[in-house]
Amino acid sequence: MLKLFYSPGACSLVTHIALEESGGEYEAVRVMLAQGEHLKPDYLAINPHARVPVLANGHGIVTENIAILNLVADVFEAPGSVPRDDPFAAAKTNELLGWFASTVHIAFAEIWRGSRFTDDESVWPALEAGGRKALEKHFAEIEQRSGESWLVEGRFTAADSYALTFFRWGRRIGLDMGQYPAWAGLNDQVLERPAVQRVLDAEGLKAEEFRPA
Ligand SMILES: N[C@@H](CCC(=O)N[C@@H](CS)C(=O)NCC(=O)O)C(=O)O
Repeated sequence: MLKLFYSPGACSLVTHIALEESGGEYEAVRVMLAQGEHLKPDYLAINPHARVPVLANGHGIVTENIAILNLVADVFEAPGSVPRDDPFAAAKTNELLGWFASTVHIAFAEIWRGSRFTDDESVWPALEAGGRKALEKHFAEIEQRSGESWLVEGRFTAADSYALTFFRWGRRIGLDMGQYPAWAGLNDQVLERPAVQRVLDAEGLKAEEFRPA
């Protein structure tokens, strides 16, 4: 059976939603980042990069959100991952996932994980300031892209769940998320989905956390 290693509210939420949307059988294994469970030898044996998500299947271990989401898409061809009936929609979804993972996510790392970039603690405040400045620009772009019904080609994909995840993170770093009404509207659509509600319950998250404060 597929096994997903996730931490509540982390970027693994995107994969968790895709798996739940698929209707396939999987086991969700909680790894508490806040308690350093991802740094313990047992977990490092699964993912030496010490990150979630991880998907374990009959062939072995797959890490990296985008790789996992594309695997879920190939296996299940369900909404919430990457489209498999239209190569252009698939490319546009992967384009957004790539931007989210390589750029938007990294701005949060600058804020939360200065030690990843330098051991010199005196630089961390500057990194945080840089991350916050970058997020202003990235969040304005997500708001502008949220004008249509979904982020990609009028259909629900993993890009929408990733944006949902960032919205909550924006609240957690104290940003005024009320300045993104179109994005909040997109989140409302995501939050209406029964599979998403089941995943939030499983991760112990509340829908309000994904709405403006
Ligand atoms: N490039 C990886 C990044 C995964 C990642 O950074 N996950 C975070 C949670 S959102 C994590 O596990 N962080 C643990 C840490 O920074 O110690 C991916 O896209 O899957």
